[in-house]
Amino acid sequence: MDFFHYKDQQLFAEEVAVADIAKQYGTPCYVYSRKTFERHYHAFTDAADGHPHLVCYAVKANSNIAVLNVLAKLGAGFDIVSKGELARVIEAGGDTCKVVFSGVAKTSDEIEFALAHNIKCFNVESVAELKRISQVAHRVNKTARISIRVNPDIDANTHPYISTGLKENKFGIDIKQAFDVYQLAYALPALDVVGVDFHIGSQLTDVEPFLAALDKVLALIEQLKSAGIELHHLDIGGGLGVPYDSEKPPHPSAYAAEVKAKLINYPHLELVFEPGRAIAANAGILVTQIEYLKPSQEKHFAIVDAGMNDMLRPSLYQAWQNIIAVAPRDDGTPTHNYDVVGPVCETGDFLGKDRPLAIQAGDLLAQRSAGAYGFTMSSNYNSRPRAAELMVDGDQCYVVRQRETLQSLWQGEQLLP
Ligand code: LYS
Repeated sequence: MDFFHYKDQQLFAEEVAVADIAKQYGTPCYVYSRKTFERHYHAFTDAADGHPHLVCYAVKANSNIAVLNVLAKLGAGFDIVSKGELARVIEAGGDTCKVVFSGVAKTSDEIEFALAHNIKCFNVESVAELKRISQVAHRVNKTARISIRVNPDIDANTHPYISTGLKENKFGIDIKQAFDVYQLAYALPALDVVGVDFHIGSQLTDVEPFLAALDKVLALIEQLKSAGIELHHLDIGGGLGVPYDSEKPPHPSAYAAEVKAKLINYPHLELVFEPGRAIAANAGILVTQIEYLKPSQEKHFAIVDAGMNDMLRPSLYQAWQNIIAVAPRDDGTPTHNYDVVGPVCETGDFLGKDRPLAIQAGDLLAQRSAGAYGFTMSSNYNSRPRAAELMVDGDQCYVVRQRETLQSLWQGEQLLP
């Protein structure tokens, strides 16, 4: 459920007409709904109720500081993968004590920065990284709380680019070696072993792979317990899918209920969630204007002012996201199957293919589910200033990131003397 809806043949974000936003701020633009972010965050906290838990929003999905601030005000934790993301959390007023640091390549500088901000935990992805964290923490006279990210070798049945829990993926430590790595962690200085984590992939629409991974991790927890190693938290990662098309991912409450059922014998083991997409995707749309219609013998093209530089997912993953008219026509305009393509000089520059639409040049389209991995994966390719980001809150619309200017395109660049 989200707060984008039609009223009198006009798309609204909460109580604001999307056409009015486009008129005032131009296109392409991202439009977010505060209420939707809040609703989706609460879906997780409500679902986890009754068991100690922390919902760490995955900043990579949408890292605008206004988004982070909305979630921070609700008490969210954050899952970060870089110093930059931690800096954003701080700027947004987030509590760094609720931050978990994931990612396979944390540098010494990033580790030191995270230690200085007293983050909750480092999700450790390799033995080499474990040693590095120990060294850095020892050098700066701090203790690093760590969790081992285990790779459970579970097929998450998702796009190969966003699967992370198979042994051929670069992520995590083979669960078969995890016990030894925990022993090592105990032996190394300046570490406090507090948790275990796994993350098997993204856009998962079935709870079974999570549960299969969880079984393996619970077996590890038992093994550790018998060796006297008690963990404080279990981080089950993110990856819960969203309905982009006809997918029917489990609701957070159904997913959490199954997870909690498995933890019945661990009432004190804090459950950490790292949802990104599930919170952000359907809290945003990408609004674009049709520049030209181009019919040919083979195809109908709708050429729009947003491209793969604004929204990369269709090009990168052949991802399908719904494209709807901001003001659907009922004036007899014929419906054709359009390829909705952008202005970028790449054949792979499209937002959607074969979409039945009744449209004319100048019309506005909205690509749904664009609140996650939309703006954060955008670029300046083809020297296109990045889109504005706007957040609607009730009947108000706020600019949360200005459209980039031409000057910003070459900021930091310099001519030779
Ligand atoms: N960027 C990806 C997407 O748009 C997901 C990556 C998830 C991060 N582990 O679907």
